[in-house]
Amino acid sequence: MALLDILEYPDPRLRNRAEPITVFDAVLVKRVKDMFETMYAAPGIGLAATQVNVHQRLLVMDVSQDRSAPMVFINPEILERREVGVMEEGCLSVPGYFDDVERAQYVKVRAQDQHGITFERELSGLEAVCLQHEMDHLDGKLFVDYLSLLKRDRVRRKLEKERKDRASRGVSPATTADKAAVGVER
Ligand code: GNR
Ligand code: NI
Repeated sequence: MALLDILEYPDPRLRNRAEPITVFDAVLVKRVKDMFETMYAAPGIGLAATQVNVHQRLLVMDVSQDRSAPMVFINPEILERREVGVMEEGCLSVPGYFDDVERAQYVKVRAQDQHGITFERELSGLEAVCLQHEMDHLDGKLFVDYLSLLKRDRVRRKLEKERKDRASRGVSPATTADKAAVGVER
């Protein structure tokens, strides 16, 4: 098991487009485990491979309060989206910032599991919103891209300043325990 470093906005690697996964092997199973460990430790309710600098179409989620409902989606495709609504979002790659985003509140998704088995699943509410947020990461998109340029610039400047202050104090990214507690009670 291993905790992976999470890239933070405006890191240009968050803009990479992830490639489809074609090999379902032990390396992939280990990567899924490490991503769950990283997501639970953060804590977050979802994590896309892009955020840990792996540019493959893989994401993990668990929106349950007791962290008992892990879900893995590989090469996900949305088949149906319905019921547009607004929900407040946060992102481990944009720590400490939350804002409203409009998205479908119901989606039907087709994906593969870590063994390559294709499945379909219907998600609603926070699960549906989180899945779309994670799939955006795989296409190099962040929730702040839906906000005004003014807001996005404000967030970017704040995070750049925090990064600089951290560097000047000699703190490594792995030891900053001030990640956003997004969507998780603690
Ligand atoms: O932990 C997270 N919470 C969250 C809350 C509302 C909408 C989306 C999310 S995803 C986020 C974790 C994260 O950054 N995943 O990419
Ligand atoms: Ni995110």
